[in-house]
Amino acid sequence: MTTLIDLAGHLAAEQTADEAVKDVVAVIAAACVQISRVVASGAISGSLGAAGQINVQDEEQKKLDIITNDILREALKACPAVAGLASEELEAIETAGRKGGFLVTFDPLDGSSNIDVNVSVGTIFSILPAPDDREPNEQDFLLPGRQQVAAGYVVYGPQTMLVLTLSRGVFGFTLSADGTWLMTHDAVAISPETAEFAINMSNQRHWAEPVRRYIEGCLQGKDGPRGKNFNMRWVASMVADVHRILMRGGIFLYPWDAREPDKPGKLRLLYEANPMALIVERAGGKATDGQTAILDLQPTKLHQRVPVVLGSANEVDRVSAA
Ligand code: AHM
Ligand code: MG
Repeated sequence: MTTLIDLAGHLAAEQTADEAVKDVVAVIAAACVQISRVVASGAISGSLGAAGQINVQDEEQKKLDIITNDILREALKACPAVAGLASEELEAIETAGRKGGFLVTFDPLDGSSNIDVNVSVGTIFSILPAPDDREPNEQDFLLPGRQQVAAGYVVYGPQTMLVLTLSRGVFGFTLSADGTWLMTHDAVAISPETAEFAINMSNQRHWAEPVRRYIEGCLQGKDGPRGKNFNMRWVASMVADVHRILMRGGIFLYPWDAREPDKPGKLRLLYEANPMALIVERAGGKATDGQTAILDLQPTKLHQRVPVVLGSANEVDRVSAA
């Protein structure tokens, strides 16, 4: 059996990345080992179910949303390279009383509806530069996704995997039984063509016309305009749906819909769309809001929502042209 390189070895070999960024990645990866243990223990540790409170998104928090948020928050605040953090579960940013270094945004446990039913969930994170001369404020987090210095996610599935992009490329690490991240996926690439889409079809009647047209074309199969049959998958955990696309191609859509016309989409720009967009682009795919590259959007609010279309490049282009 070949010996697999571990995360520490990979970080050490990444000569183009800042040493302090590597420290932040290592801290997040270690926190996610802890999270994977809590998630895996489920009902045994009494950590399933609702926490009985509503978060800043107006969504009911699960106990695990709070536990996992606390694990990451404590770990990051103790890391000398982290100046501030923002989370899906926290209304405001938190600072660590430091200048320089990095800001981290994260969704500690994405896929809330899957937590209590033992289906894959995940952690998503984005690392941004912090101002050098003062402690960060909320405005400092509102950077376009292209300025991310690293991004990644962990999927807690049949295997727990970390998928990471640092200064180049996308690499996948599988968590071993002894708690080590071993590189199992080198230079992950998304094929430009696909015949698989992921969308919540129950919202069809609420979609805008271009998304309806695009999906209708896929549904007509080989006798329709696309001339091929499409398959559909929807886990309802963005991490799991995007992970499948990284492994075998596909397109993921969470579009604007008319249920809440004032909200541009369900997913959040700073800690869901941006990190996933960086990973997808680095793997050769595309990520847009339907027209514009997600990574080029100028954020205006910490918890800003955005429509998301990402995955195999040629399919993402078709949605823009639909
Ligand atoms: P969450 O951050 O509260 O878990 O919500 C985000 C999740 C994504 O993981 C997933 O793509 C989407 O919500 C699923 O939405 P739906 O309930 O419409 O299937
Ligand atoms: Mg989420």
